[in-house]
Amino acid sequence: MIRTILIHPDPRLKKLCEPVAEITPELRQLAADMLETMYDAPGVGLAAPQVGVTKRLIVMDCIKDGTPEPMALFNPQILWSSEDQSVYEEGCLSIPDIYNDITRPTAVQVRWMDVDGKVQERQFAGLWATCVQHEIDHLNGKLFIDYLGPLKRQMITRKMEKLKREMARE
Ligand code: K2U
Ligand code: ZN
Repeated sequence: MIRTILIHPDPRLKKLCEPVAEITPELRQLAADMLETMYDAPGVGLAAPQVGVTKRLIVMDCIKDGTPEPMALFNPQILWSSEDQSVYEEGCLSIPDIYNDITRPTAVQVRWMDVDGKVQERQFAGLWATCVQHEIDHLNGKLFIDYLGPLKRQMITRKMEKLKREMARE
């Protein structure tokens, strides 16, 4: 089912998420709901804290046109990051309509547990690398606006507070 995406500022988006001990049917359902919610947004990634679950689970599908490649990563860890950096104009489903250039390592090696409880390891590059780093930041309570200066971050936070007040009035 499509879940509600939390909007910044929200304390649940700033929490350090707990590792997943074992893959339960509920967690498999959560991963499925997160993918459905991500496609509906639309987005190319989504982290569990964004739907109010402070557990270390992210979903991604960065394929734009072609066969979708949905992925669910439990307890993702970055083992290696490239020296090379890339700039990408990032957005966030929890900070609607705000986009900023963010610089991150161009490629990362990631280890995670998949829905079958199997440990996987893969190197990500391009949008996949940007996305997996953006999502793992969410699991550590970090938003892409935390890389911006304090004034810009404060302006964006005020804008989101206004948006939430207007949404509450609807
Ligand atoms: O975590 C999220 O809020 C989902 C983001 C993930 C993301 C942000 C920046 C760069 C790559 C992934 C959503 O996908 S935001 C919508 C979007 C869609 C396509 C490309 C970039 C951002
Ligand atoms: Zn985000």
